[in-house]
Amino acid sequence: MGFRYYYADRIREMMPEFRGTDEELQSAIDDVSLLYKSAIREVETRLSILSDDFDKKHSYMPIHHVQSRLKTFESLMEKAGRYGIEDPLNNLDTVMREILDIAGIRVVCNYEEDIATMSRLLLSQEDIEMIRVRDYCDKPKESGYRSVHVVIAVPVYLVNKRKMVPVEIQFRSVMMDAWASLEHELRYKNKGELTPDITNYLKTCAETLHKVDEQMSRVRHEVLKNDSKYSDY
Ligand code: 0O2
Repeated sequence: MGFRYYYADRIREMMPEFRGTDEELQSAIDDVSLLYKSAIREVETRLSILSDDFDKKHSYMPIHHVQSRLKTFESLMEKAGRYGIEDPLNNLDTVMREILDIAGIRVVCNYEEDIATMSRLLLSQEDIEMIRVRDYCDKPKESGYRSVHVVIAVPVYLVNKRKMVPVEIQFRSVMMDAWASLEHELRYKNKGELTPDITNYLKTCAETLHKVDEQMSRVRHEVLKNDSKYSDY
């Protein structure tokens, strides 16, 4: 893995107030990067093992695909500023305590009900700590956005210490993900601004896709209702 993903000189240009040398700054940035990249790998491995075992037991893989991202250092500093963390570069411990989506994983499941199955399986692992759940399926956002955001802390074993590292996991169905990706793209293309008409239209699209999600689940249940591997989970 290449950790020269963040560059001390670029960060320093943005925030000249860092008190240490360039090497110290790069080293601090590399420490953050190593920790959170390792946490992402840890969670991805656990999800992949769960998916394989689920397939073995039920002949079905609930996960359609998984994506992950590490927040860029620039974006982390910008968010820290929005959170009111003063002098974030010299207070990385506070940044890491307050900002919970430095490591982000998106788990795209086939059906809406798979979200509960996968989140339950992951959260039941005894060395995982649950930090926060935001259920935007139960209560969609004003935009129409649906997803379940779970922040967990996972253990990462380094050479001489164990650190519990927070990871934000967004669980979505394929339909929810399709909507969120397209809406994000449209909003981004339009510099974050969409007219109220377009916003309303997109919200209607989200509701339509939600109905399709429910219908597909019903079809699935109908097709599989006599399959013993399906009915026992
Ligand atoms: P990225 O790169 O996707 O992460 P927090 O400050 O974290 O406590 P925040 O950031 O308001 O609170 O968290 P929220 O709203 O629970 O989740 C933010 C993330 O959810 C966004 O990340 C999106 O990934 C997704 N999201 C939330 N609302 C919408 C929406 O209306 N449309 C789409 N397409 N995605 C949404 P970021 O910040 O975009 O960056």
